[in-house]
Amino acid sequence: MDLKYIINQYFPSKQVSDVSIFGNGHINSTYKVKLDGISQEYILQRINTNVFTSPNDLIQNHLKIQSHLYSQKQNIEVPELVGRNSKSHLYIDEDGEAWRMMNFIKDSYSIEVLENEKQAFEAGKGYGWFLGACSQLDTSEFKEAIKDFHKLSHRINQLNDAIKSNEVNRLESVQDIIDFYLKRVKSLLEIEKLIGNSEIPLRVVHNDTKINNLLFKDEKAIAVIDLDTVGPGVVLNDFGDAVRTLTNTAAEDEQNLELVNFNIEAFESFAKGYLQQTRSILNQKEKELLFKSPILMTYIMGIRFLADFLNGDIYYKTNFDNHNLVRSLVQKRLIEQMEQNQDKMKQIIKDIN
Ligand code: ADP
Ligand code: GN1
Ligand code: MG
Repeated sequence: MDLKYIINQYFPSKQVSDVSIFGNGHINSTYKVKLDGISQEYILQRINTNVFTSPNDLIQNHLKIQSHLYSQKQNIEVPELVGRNSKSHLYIDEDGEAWRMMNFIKDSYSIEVLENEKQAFEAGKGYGWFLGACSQLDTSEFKEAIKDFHKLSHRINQLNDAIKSNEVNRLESVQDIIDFYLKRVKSLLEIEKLIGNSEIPLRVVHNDTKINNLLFKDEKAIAVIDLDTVGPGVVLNDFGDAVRTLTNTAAEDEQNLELVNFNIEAFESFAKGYLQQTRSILNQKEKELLFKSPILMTYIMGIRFLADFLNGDIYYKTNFDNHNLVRSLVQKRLIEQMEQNQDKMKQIIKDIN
């Protein structure tokens, strides 16, 4: 694949001065692009079409968010897609690969592991802002990029399928971990029932609020990125997934599990920032359930990593043999610690309310 040729589809009259692999996403292939004589830099992405089978839906969803947000005065932004011509923002190359280009958010950086609690508060403000900014949008206008993305019963079925087929003979080595997860299914499915209930409304949410999908500049959250999964969902998805990643004192794939600990101060700071932005939008039931969402989302990610390990690492990018297993073990340890902190988390949310 000739990256310069692809960049040329977006900027036919410009010379490329640099193009290099960028970021730490698990799904798409991301490149940072510099053009001669232009200070604005760009992000080029090859969309993973094994994961996102209708890339055009992603583009349409992104454009909806983009045009809605750009009509409002705001301190936080989302990346702007670059059009190729008046017709399309998507480029399908000769091999059928799907590409898109967007502006690089200037002077920004993403973080993988929280460095201080101020970042947690900023993250809360950032993702809370996103929920509020999307609150006037209608869920029916968005395509569901991946069906039943955060539906626990669906993810459990996938895990059970992976266990049954034991595709690469890894089952025996992870029986304890499977037991850990399956022991908790019943009580977590209770939350799913509440989610299905209209007291927890469907909203336009981000659906992938890990800490590295937020960009910072000078210690402030300035942009929400990775809009691939934006669409119908519940607030618990966004709140829970952000807490999962930013309360972890180590990386999502830390091999030394003793370094993985749940940082309750980060939880509190995030919740303060999030509720500062969303207090007037969320209903009572949503607020009451917020404290449970981190365990639910950490659990969902834990079983997704485990299922992928059992399936032979076909979904997430991996860099070493047991990568998905390590990710799943990290989620397991976080769940254990969150369970011990449940009452405190509940009280913190109550006090902030
Ligand atoms: P993936 O879906 O694979 O996670 P992302 O869209 O999250 O891909 O991009 C991967 C990383 O690239 C992000 O974590 C961030 O560091 C960086 N990145 C992506 N888009 C931008 C952008 N518009 N401006 C600056 N950095 C970006
Ligand atoms: C993937 O795309 P990225 O790396 O931001 C995944 C999320 C998981 C996350 C775990 C489309 O997110 O659901 O929470 O990895 N995205 C998709 O790190 O599956
Ligand atoms: Mg990402």
